[in-house]
Amino acid sequence: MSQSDAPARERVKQALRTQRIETPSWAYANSGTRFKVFPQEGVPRDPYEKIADAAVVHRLTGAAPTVALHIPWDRVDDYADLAKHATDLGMGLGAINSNVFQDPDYMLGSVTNPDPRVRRKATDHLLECVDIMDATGSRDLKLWFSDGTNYPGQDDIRARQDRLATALREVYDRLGPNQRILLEYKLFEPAFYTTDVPDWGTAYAHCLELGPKAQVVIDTGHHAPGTNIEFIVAFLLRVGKLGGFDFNSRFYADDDLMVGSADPFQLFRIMYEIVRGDALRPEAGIAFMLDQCHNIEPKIPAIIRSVLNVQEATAKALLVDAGALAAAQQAGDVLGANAALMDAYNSDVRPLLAELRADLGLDPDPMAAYARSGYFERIRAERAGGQQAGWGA
Ligand code: PSV
Ligand code: MN
Repeated sequence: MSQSDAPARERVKQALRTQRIETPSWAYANSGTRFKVFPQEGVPRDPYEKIADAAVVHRLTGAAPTVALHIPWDRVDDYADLAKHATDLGMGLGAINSNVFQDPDYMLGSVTNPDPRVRRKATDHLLECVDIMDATGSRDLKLWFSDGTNYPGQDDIRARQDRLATALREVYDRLGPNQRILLEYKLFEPAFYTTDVPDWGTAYAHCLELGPKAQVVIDTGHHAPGTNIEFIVAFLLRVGKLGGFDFNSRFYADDDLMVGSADPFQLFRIMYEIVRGDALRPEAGIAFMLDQCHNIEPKIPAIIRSVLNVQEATAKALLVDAGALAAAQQAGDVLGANAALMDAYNSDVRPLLAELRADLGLDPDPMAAYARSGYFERIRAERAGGQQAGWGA
């Protein structure tokens, strides 16, 4: 886009101003693989410190005003107090993520476990998460189930679907008028034979049965290699069943790398479908969340980088000349239509985003601003003792 195309620049900047990206509390904590968790200096010791780090990301990007919690990793005595802490820092609390995958009772499943006692315990945890949402003012309950089996014959595939439906119904009926279930699917891991919610079709069918307050969430790392994720986005948006994203990127499986790092073109194609479906506006109700682990890179700048990557992909998607694209599609001009998308993808939107930040009174380069801020040096000194947060705490 040329400098002289002022109306287009303004239109893109205006749309970007409204975009909100939610960062995950656990991305500020230590994480790793099953081989090793490498602790890093300055990592938060509790949810209060995680929110403080998220506030830094928001202060520098202007685009990440909420932070998602994961229960019990972020369990506190007083959630209203935690919400007040967030407000005091200019932040809000976002989605509440349930965790029914780390208790020893869940070895054979949580809500689909053959043992009714375990199913009751898992469902009670989900209901507790709704109680927490009441205290934090959160809109979204994100449900991911690691439930599944490892061996053919291990359990009855169909009965497990019935158990899942029963638990989902109980939780759905407990939701307040402005609360939603976001049901997340994942092809495999930790279950290696069947997974009870393995794909978007299964999630969609359950959400349809539940009602309008249940929607599908797409974690971009949860598909078979080669899956066309933007098709899923277009399909679910069209039928009003897309609730949001867990953004991250992957080379192989659920790698949880920084969004936009492995395949920026895929992220652009996803964001194009969002723009095409007029779903960027916050009122459209799509939660743009990150779900990442920063195992070897410093966490706060990695999260800033991720927010910038989403913004860059979005800016490119907004640059697509809709009129030229529609005309080419209508005329059956395959190359022309493809060029309309590629021209936008190949634009350098970084100057435009720098200009937008300057308009908003932000530093045009949030990465450099963070490096200069002295925040890391401060938390490294202040958080020297205590127990660092991680997947288990
Ligand atoms: C599962 O792989 C998942 O994507 C779910 O969203 C979990 O809540 C999250 O990762 C834990 O990091
Ligand atoms: Mn996820």
